[in-house]
Amino acid sequence: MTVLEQPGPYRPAPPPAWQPRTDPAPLLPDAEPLRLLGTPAAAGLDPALLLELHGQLVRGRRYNAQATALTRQGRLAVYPSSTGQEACQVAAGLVLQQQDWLFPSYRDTLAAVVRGLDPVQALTLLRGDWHTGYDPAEHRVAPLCTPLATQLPHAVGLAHAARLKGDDVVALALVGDGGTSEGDFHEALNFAAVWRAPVVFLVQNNGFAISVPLAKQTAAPSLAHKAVGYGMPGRLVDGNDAAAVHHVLTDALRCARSGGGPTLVEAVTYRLDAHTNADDATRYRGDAEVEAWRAHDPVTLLERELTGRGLLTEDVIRAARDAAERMAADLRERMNQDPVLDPMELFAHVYAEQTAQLRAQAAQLRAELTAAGELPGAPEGGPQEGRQR
Ligand SMILES: Cc1ncc(C[n+]2csc(CCOP(=O)(O)OP(=O)(O)O)c2C)c(N)n1
Ligand SMILES: [Mg+2]
Repeated sequence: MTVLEQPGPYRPAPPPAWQPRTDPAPLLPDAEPLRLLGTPAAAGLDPALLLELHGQLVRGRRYNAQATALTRQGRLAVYPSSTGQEACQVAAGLVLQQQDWLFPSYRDTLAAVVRGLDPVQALTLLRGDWHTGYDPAEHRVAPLCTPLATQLPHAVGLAHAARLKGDDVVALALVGDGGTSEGDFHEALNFAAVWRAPVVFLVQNNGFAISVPLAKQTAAPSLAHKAVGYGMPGRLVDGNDAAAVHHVLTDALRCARSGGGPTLVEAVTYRLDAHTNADDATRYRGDAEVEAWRAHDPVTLLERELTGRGLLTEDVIRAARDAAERMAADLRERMNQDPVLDPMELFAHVYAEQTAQLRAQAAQLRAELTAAGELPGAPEGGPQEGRQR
C-alpha cells in the first residue's frame, strides 16, 4: 500500500532521527518592538550611558550630513547614508568589547567610526580608493560588505573558529531587511544555530531594499520571527530608541559570550535619506511617510528623555555640537586633499603570492603607463606589485 492509498489522513509516526524538537515559545519575539525611552523603564537607565549615546547620536547625524555633502562636491563616489538609523549604528559601535568583531555592510560606516575607526579610513572604499582602507585585524572591523549578506557567513565562521580556539570573541554582524532574503542569510543563521556560535545578527529593518518595500520582500510575521526556524531567539526592538537597541544587543552579546548561542535582533527603523546619493526616493515613497518617521527620530527621542530628566543642559548641548563640528571639519579637510594614487596598487594584496597571470598583467600595465609618461617614481614591480600602506 502506498501513502496515497492509505485511508484517512497520512500521519506517519516520527522516527527518532527526526530529533531535535525544541519548544519554540522562548524563541519567539515579542509582538511589539521593545521601547525604553519615554516609558517607566527608562527611569532605571544610567545617565552616563544616556549622555554618551546622545553625544554619539549628534556626532553620527553630523557625520552623515558631512559625508553626503562630500558626494555633492565630488569628493566621495557614493554614500549610503544612515540618517535616521543612527541609534542602531551607535549602539552597535558601542556594545562590543575590544577583542570582538564587527561585520558591517556598506551602510554601516558610522558603526565602524563609533567603534573607533578613523572616519576617512572608513570612507576609503566608498571613495573608490584603495581596497578596504583600513586593517580589519587591527580594528576588528571586517571590510564593509557590498554583496548583500555575504558578511554573515564570514561572521559565523570567525565566531565559530574563535570558540574552537578558546578565544573570548563575539561577532556582531549587521544586515539590512532586504539582505534577509539572501541565501547567505539562511546559511549563516543555520550554521550559527547548529554550532551555537558566539554571534549576534542585527537586522536594521529600514523599510526598504532600495525601492522595494518590506511587504514585497517577505511574508514573515516579522524578520525576528525568522530566527525561530533556525532554533535561535528572535528579538524585536525599536531601532530608533538608542537605549533599547543598546540594551537588547548587550543582552544578546552576553548570551553569545557565555555559550548560549546566537540571537537574531530585528531593529525597526527608517532610512530618512535616499538609498544612496544616486537614488531618488520620491519615486517610491511619499513625504507624509517620511515626515511621520521624522517625528520618531532617534535624536529627538533621546533628547526628550534627557530633557524630562533635567540632563539636557546648555553645556551638554554645546559640547555635543562642538565635538560634532570638529569631527566634520576634520573630515572635510582631509577628504578635500587629493589622494596620491598608484595604479600599480591594483595588483597588491590580491593573492599572498602573485600568480604568473597577474605578474604578466602588472608588467603590461607598467609598460603602458611608462610609455604614456604616467608612472612617475612608482615602485618597481615585484611579487607584490604596488605600494604598501
Ligand atoms: C548579492 C547582491 N544582490 C544585489 C545587490 C544590489 N543591492 C545593493 S543594495 C540593495 C538593497 C539592500 O537592501 P537592504 O538589505 O534592506 O539594506 P539597506 O540598503 O536598506 O540598508 C541591493 C538589492 C547587491 N549589492 N548584492
Ligand atoms: Mg533596507
